[in-house]
Amino acid sequence: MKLVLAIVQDQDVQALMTTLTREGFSATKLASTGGFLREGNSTILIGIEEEKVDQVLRLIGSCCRTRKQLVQPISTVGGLGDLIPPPIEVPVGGATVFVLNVERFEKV
Ligand code: 2BA
Repeated sequence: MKLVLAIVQDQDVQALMTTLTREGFSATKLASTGGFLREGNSTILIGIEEEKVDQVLRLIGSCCRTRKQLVQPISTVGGLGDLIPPPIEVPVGGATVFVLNVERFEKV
């Protein structure tokens, strides 16, 4: 058995949960926060048999878009009159996916 752990943007999570459920997969959504942007995202846990991993990856890919987000770089100078650096654009998504081996799965 495998555990697929997918970090997705909040804008994509509803479509992904609907798609996974429609296709018969059990999934759990956790609220999470990205370390770089410090903004909310969602982490989806999906426990599945190994032969279903590729199908689940395709479903995730079909629901999660790449978007660009503006980030204000931290200025290293602080005096009055110093120029504030312009925002930079970072790409975010589609999804960051980890596939883990599951040693044991129980429902007790
Ligand atoms: P964040 O950490 O908020 O990162 C958002 C986006 O900022 C990243 O998009 C990436 O394009 C950029 N970024 C991240 N760290 C950077 C850095 N040190 N310098 C420059 N740009 C940087 P994604 O790669 O699509 O990642 C989206 C979210 O997935 C991340 O949000 C984080 O929550 C998670 N993530 C990505 N890679 C991860 C990893 N190796 N381990 C754990 N979580 C990860």
